[in-house]
Amino acid sequence: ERKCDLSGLWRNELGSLMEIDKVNDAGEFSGKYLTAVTATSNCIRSSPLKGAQHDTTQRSQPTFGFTVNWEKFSNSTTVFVGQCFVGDKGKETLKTMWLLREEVGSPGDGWRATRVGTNVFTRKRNLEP
Ligand code: B9F
Repeated sequence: ERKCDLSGLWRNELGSLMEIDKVNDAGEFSGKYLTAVTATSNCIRSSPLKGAQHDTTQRSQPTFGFTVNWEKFSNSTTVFVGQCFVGDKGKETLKTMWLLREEVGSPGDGWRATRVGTNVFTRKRNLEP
């Protein structure tokens, strides 16, 4: 059956794009995240991502996690965890949940520092050979 590999270009239901480079033998990967939404009026630029996925020789629908560093925006960070599913006709979807940590000035402001949500990604295209 078709196995889910995270390499390639993906888009979520918000219209955000992420491009993931070739996953290495240890399951580690890196790429770029281009968010379609921001909570501020900063212009949108791509931010680096790094993560790890389970071995696809053992698992056809692997779980994974990755971190996006919003370096161009501020010192905020989003982590995603999810699983890749292969549906009918080999259509791949990534079901994820995310936590977004905003930088705050002191521990007392921590109560408002974290946002949570879900995103579903579908494949736009494979990696160029
Ligand atoms: O809006 C975020 C942000 C960081 C510092 C100023 C603005 C950056 C973009 C986050 C995008 C999120 C969504 N996009 C997506 O595809 S990541 C999870 C969602 N999925 C406002 C002030 C501090 C934090 C937020 Fe900021």
